[in-house]
Amino acid sequence: MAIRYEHIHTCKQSGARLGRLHTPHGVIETPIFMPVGTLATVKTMTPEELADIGSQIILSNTYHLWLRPGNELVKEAGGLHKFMNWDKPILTDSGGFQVFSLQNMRTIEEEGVHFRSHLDGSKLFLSPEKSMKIQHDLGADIIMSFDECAPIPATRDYVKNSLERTTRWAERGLEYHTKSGKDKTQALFGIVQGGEYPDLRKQSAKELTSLDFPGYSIGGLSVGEPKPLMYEMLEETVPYLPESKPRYLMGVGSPDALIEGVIRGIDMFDCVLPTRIARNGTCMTSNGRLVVKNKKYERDFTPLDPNCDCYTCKNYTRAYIRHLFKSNEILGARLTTYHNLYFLLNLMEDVRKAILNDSLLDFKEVFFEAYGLNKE
Ligand code: PRF
Ligand code: ZN
Repeated sequence: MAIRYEHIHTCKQSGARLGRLHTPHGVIETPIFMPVGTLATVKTMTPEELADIGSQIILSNTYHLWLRPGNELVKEAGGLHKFMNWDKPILTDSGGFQVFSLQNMRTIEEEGVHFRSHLDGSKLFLSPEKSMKIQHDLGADIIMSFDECAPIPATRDYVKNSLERTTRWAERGLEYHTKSGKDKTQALFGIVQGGEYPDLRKQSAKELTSLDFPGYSIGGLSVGEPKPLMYEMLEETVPYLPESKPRYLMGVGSPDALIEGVIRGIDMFDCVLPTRIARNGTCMTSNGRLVVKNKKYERDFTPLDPNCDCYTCKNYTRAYIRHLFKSNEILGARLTTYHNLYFLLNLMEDVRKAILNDSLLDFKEVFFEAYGLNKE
C-alpha cells in the first residue's frame, strides 16, 4: 500500500474527522485543501513559497501534462516531483474531468473517449489504461481513476449508464495499475459519481468500495448545482465509504463549502478558485470577498485582510495592490495568489484545531458570521 490513513479524532460536536495521511513523500494532516498546479506549477507561486504558507500537497493534471510537455518528458526528468522541484506529496487528476469540461466535441465509447486537443484541435483518445500509464510516468503519490463527470441536470438513465461505465473503467484502471506493480508507490483512488440521484450515489459508492481502493473521491459535484443539493449528495454518499480510508471531494474550494464538506466527513479538497480569482484581483478575507481593483480602495492604505498575517498583508496595502492590477503588473497577481492560498490553508488549519477541540460547529458559526454567510 502506497498510503495509509491514520484517524486521530472525531469532533464530538460535528462528527468531522481529523487524521493523517501517510504518503511516499511525507505526511499530510487532514482535512486539507490542495492548491491546483494544472501545468506543473501553481500559477505565480514558487514551490518554496507554497511550502512556506503550509501547502502539504498539490494537485496537477494528467490531461494538460500529457499534451504539454508530454508524460514521456516528465518521466525523463525524473518524474513530476523532480521536474517541478516539489518534494512533498502530489496528486494527479485522471483527465476524465478535463476531457469533459474543456471539449465540446467528444464521443464516449466503452473503450474510452475520443476528443480533440484544446491546443491544436488534433484527434486524441483517452482510456482508463492510458490515463494510468500517463499517471505512472508523472509519478504522483495519489492518482485518480478515469471517470465521466456527468452534468447536473442529466436524466436518471443517462447518469445510471454513465456511473456504471465509470465503475467498469475504475476496475480496468485498477487492474492495469496493480499488474504494473505501481500500487506499491502510487495510491489509486476510485471516483464516486451518480449525479443528483441518491440511489445512484449509493450504487456508485457500493460498486467502487467493493473494488477496495486505498481512497475514494466524490466527483460530479460542484458542477453548477445549488450548494444545498451538493451537501445533500454528500450525506447520501459518505455513509457508504469506509471509515478507514481518505475521502476527497473534487473541485470544491469556497470557504463555506470546505467547512460544510468537512462536517459531512470529507478529508481532502482541491479547487482552482482561490488562485483563479486572485489573478483577477478578488481576495478571500475574514470579512468576505474583496475586489481590490475597486475604486473605493484607491486610497486605502490598510492590508487586504487586517486579520491576516501573510507576507502580502504584513507588507502591502490595498491601494498598492490595486495600483499593480490597474497597471497590469505581474506582482499584483503574485501577492493576491499568495494571500488567497494562505487564507484557505490557514482556514483548514483552524478547522483541524476546532475538530480536535470538539468545537467545529461553534467555529463555523463565528466564521460564517464574519464572512457574511449567515444572512444568505
Ligand atoms: N472527476 C474528476 N475530476 C474532477 C471532478 C470529477 O467529477 C470534478 C467535479 N467537480 C472536479 N474534478 N476526475
Ligand atoms: Zn494575507
